[in-house]
Amino acid sequence: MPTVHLLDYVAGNVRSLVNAIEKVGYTVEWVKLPADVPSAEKLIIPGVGHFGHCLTQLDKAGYIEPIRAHIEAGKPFMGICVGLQALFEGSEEDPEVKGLGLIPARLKKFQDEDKSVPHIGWNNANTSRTGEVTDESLYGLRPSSKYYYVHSYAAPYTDGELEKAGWTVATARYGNEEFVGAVARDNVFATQFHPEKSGAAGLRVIKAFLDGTKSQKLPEKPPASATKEGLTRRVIACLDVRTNDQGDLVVTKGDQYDVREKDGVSTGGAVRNLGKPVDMAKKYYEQGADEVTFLNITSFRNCPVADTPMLEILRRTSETVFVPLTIGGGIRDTVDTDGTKISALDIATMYFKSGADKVSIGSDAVTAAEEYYARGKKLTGATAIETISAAYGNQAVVISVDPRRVYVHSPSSTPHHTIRTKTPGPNGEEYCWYQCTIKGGREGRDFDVRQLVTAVEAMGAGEILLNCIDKDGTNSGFDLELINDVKEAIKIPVIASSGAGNPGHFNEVFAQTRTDAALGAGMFHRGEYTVKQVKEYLQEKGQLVRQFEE
Ligand code: 1PR
Repeated sequence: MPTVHLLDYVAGNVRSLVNAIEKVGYTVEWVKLPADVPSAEKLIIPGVGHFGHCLTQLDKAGYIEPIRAHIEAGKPFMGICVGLQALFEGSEEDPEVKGLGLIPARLKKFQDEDKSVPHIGWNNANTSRTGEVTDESLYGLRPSSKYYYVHSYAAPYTDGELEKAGWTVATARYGNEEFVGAVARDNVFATQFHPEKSGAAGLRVIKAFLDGTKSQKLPEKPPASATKEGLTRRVIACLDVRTNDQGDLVVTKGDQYDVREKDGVSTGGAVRNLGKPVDMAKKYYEQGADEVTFLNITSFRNCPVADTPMLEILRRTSETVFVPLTIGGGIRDTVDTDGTKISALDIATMYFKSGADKVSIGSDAVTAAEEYYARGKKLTGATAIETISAAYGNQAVVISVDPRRVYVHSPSSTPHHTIRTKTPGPNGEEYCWYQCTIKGGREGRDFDVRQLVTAVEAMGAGEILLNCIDKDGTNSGFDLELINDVKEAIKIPVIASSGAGNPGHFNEVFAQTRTDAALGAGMFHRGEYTVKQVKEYLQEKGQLVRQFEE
């Protein structure tokens, strides 16, 4: 098999990239030292996290000159995400750090007045300009395809500027900002999106680069409308995973977080077993899920952290599932079975190395946020949220929130932030506040969701997974009031979760809230609806969704 060299300079989920390269028929050889670079024929530089961190790492390790020499020698070079950003002169993210300067422009932060930042999700990479549609594809990019982006900084696109310097540019639009999604010139190609996480559309791009197919005719000329779209509605499948009473790892699903069968006579109150995690993740990927989330709902504390079964689940899933994977449960500082201290960052690193793109923190985030207020809103830099986001970027840190409604007759009866609800409480209470819980809903805290989400945003979280215990497993639709309330309070993206029972609920949450994504579990696991059906329904209702590509 032909080889491609991959630069291993910064931690992150490179496993998925290796899997994607192998899937299209190439093998990976690691560049571990600058001296390895000259022997590379095709070189790929991935990158996640901060521009400054990545560039400083490259510089310190002595890679900058060998990379320049590789590019100047005319050998194929590809940069991914921060690997694309490295080609620019610099970035607003770390103004004092220099990029390679091949592209005469700088990266800027997205404006967050009218939209969530980071920009997370599926968007375009179009080479067509101002309505004129081309039937030539750049490295397999198609105007009708969607690609997975996750970043807060981007190169704004100014008509014709980069083209003057000889670059071919593919762009995407986020809100009213048009930015560079991919660039190519001679032997250099770079994408702001992650092709290894962009399903079949992304694999096609990697293959085209590795095969050296810079330009080819599109199978069909796309409609002009395809070039103007933007970020799609994200539909996420979530798998709650735990060991059952026989010790097998199963996908389970609770009703308001109770995962035991209710029919105690025939089942003995057993843990509900809905299938095998790896197989189910693959099934949802093939149905068109935009992301897959695994929540390890009980910590596997009877084995060393390095042997956690979830690591193997991620490794196996990332071989066949080329969309982002999130893993949650047990991400906190802990003590291993042999007594060694192990940090939340170490645990997250193991997950990223095994194929996860994001980690989701539940209980530990609540404790950290409570302490943040107790300190007078001072950051320590030492919490799981801060250490993981400093190393891997904000976009890699999701906070999973498990709130429960507490009804009150009037806002003055609680110090917490209340909302007036359309579904009054059992005693006719017209107001409620959302109480944060920890340990899978088992312990309620004197702390509300608004306090939590604003604190974790300040601490560097990149996204909120917003569950709702009252709605979980009820099939009665999402808690729209909760979602609207949280969206009002923060700028980072929100994933609506809990209560989805049919495709109409997905349409409702996208139409009636500003949620960035919506997640379903039970309705998919029980086979009532497929992810594909949800997307078809959303499309019928005029929502922009990603089409699954074979
Ligand atoms: O606290 O960092 O160890 O993380 C534990 C994680 O496990 C948290 O993300 C917490 O939400 C989750 N968790 C803990 N116990 C349960 C349980 O069910 N007993 N599951 C649990 C939470 C909620 C959603 C669910 C949606 C959609 N599951 O993920 O998938 O509510 O369900 P639906 O569409 O069927 O209504 P830590």
